[in-house]
Amino acid sequence: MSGTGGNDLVDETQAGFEARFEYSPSGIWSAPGRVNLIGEHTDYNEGFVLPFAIDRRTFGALALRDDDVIRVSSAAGDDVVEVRVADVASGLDGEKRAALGWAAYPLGVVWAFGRLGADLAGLPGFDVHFDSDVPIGAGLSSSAAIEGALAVALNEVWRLDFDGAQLVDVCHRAENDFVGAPTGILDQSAALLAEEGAALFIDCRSGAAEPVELGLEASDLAILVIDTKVAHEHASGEYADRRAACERAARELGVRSLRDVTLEQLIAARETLDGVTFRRARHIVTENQRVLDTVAVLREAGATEIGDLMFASHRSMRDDFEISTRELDLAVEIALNYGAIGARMTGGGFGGSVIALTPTWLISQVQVSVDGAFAEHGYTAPEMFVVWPSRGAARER
Ligand code: GAF
Repeated sequence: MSGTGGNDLVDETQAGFEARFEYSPSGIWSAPGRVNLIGEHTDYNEGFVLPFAIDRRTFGALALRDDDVIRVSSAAGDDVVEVRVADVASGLDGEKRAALGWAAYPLGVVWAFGRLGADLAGLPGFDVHFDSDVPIGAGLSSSAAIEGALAVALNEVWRLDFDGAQLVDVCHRAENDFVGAPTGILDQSAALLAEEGAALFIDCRSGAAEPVELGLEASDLAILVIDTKVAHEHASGEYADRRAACERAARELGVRSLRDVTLEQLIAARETLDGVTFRRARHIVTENQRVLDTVAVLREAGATEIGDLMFASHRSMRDDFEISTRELDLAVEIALNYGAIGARMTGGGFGGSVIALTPTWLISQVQVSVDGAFAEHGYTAPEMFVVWPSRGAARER
């Protein structure tokens, strides 16, 4: 199954809004999910990442209201969350915020607009209905897709005039400070700034982002996503634990972040770190270099040559950062054995998906082989689909 999205989902989102609210939206906006080609957990270390937006999107149909009420609805459930702009602006107390569930993502965007300079007091409320074909819990950043779609919608209808980098900031603040997931800027940058056909090379210290052409079609290559169906959750302790280990390493090495450490310096300081902290830091330091190498190889030789870097990245996540799972490792191993030229887990880890860079004529061979191996091991059947590099958040209609 390839990206379904497209016009059908735009129509469905519109119909969903009309069924829920009994009038028509003034517009429909969307933002994509993403895969990260390479550069994992480097974003909150002020390092480098190379994601691309996928052709699976979250759509938000929206209309402003005459009062200050916000109603948030989703095709994934029947509940409509209702709050006032002023209450969201004030941050809501802990209990009320916790009760929002998934609606904390879009409402966090409203809150973050206020925190970053928008004067929410005089602004009207709105009704919004979301629909999506970004799988949830697959490590493909469904949450940033919701945030991105609403951020571009509100930026337009509230006439806020934030630029792309500011919108990344809004969505990032929503996720970190309102939802409480201590993530970096990778997902929000991809959802908002990505360009069709290209990956986005982001320097997470400066926020500078530039497209790097992937040329997949011209090389008869495709990226196969293998969703292991092992759900992951960023707010969970493991992600925060890895972040804390990186911060500890930076502190003990006397630098602002691990971005400022070379492999030679890290090895020279080995005695000052405990074994686990050393390995966590080694993943970040080597992963940053792999992102730079991947960008250079893509520019000089093309995507056919990045396979070894992808696998080196997976090994580092498996052995040093310890964020892989047996299902992810199996998917990587089988994909490589049966035709992929590169494969690695993508996203935060502890479940989610593998990406396999594969010649198009070998895609079904990889799929059949992975399916067979998962069945043999008694693992849940994975879901597999090809993704293409797509554009960031935009108005659809
Ligand atoms: C998740 C986070 F949201 C990102 O910020 C990033 O840290 C990623 O995990 C790992 O690279 O997607």
